[in-house]
Amino acid sequence: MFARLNNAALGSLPADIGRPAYDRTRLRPGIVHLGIGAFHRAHQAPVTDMALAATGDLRWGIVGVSLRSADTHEALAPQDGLYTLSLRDSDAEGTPREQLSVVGAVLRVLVAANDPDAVLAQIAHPDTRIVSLTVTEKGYSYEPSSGRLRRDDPDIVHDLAHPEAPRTALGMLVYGLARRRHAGLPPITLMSCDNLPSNGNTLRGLVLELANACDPALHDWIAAHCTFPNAMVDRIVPRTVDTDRQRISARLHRQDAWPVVGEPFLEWVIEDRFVAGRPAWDQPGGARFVSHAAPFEQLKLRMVNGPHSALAYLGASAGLSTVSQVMADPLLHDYLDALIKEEIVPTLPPVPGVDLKMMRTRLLARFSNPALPHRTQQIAMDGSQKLPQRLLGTLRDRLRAGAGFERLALAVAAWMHYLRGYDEQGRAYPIEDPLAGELQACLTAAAQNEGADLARARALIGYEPVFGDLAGHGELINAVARHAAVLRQSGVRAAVLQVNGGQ
Ligand code: CS2
Repeated sequence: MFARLNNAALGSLPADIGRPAYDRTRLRPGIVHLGIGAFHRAHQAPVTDMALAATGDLRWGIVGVSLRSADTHEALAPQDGLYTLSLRDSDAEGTPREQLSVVGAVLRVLVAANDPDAVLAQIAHPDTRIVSLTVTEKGYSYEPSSGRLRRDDPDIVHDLAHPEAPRTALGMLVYGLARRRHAGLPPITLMSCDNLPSNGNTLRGLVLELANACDPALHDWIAAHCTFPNAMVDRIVPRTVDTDRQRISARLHRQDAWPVVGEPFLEWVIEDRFVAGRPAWDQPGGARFVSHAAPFEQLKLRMVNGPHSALAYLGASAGLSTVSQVMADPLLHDYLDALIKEEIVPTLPPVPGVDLKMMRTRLLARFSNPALPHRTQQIAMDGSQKLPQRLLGTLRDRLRAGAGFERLALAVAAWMHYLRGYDEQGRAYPIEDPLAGELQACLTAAAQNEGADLARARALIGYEPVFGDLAGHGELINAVARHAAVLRQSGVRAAVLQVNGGQ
């Protein structure tokens, strides 16, 4: 058993392990990050580390916040906030390579469920200038199809009644900002890094709606002074597993209780609207600042996340556990390639500096990375929150243009098929989705009817919180029912073969 990774260990790590190139004892907190999971620790935190090292401006340390679980706090507190970032891919022969660096930007981790006041106090601290978020789609307490606040969400109802102890990310932001305003402190920047369309604008709308319900004067102050840049982040970061912990600790000769593992590829595009300053994130290999991030976000959600979800539902239903296993099947590989080329790319306006053909080739290689076991079940979770921006916007554009949409319809059918809760080998799995109960209730009720596939497709596509104005679309229902029948009777490969054959 190795001694724990901590500040004292930094000097004696093996030479090939990267480490903070600045004086950590002088690092001050300037950023509060809500949702300190693997995603944040594999992009914003290491890029902040690069900025700290490059400029020596040490006002941008990160105070991480976990909304519910104390796991990250418990892992990182004995490590002085340090953890390892592992970037993994394979060489030309397929042998895995791994580059390790210890990240120092995170100072400490708060657990909102245990001490909400500490989080509010940190947001209202005079040194805080940015609050950033990666709380996943469902962390925004909104209706996926419209982006509107769910005023009936029990946690939002709770937060409106308990300004001193909010539970939601939005509640933390609104009541933290209320404290700042009350104390006469300057405004700050609120930066969403989640996979939502126009994530900054979406966050702004939700924060303002909740603020207005509490205090219209607070709404006006936030609207007039705080900024909400839109941002696109792209890096594949699977959940850490115990074999990662063991392998990485052995290379460090120190125990790291929670390293994060991702791909070497990183793209981070942000609008440069920071009302109280920002770290120099625009380091080589770091972020790119633009005046409008929305086109990059749309491109990423449709080109990267859309196919990711499609392969997750097909793969998980077929009993394939990782993304690279799905990609190793030529049939599924060809389906994804054609889905992107034929049905997604034609809906995308040109984005300066982006070559879509190159992006598609690189994306298929990223998904095929065998050194990064990314579980299809992890991507499959929270489908109700993901489908609208990943697949349904594209589908809507195709339908409007009178263009083909068979592969997109198969992806929706695969989601419906996945919601049965067991794969082709009959192995059951849990459906993790905040709307799982409602979705399954409507599908189960429909399954009692004659012509079960059509009834189920009609029930699912009639569900407005996900399908919005596509709800009840006849052509879509028929196509999804057709694919669902093949999925149910003959399986994933037969359904994909049929769609590929029609190219
Ligand atoms: C994935 C994303 O889990 C998921 O739903 O599609 O996390 C994906 O890996 C990232 O957005 C890639 O940038």
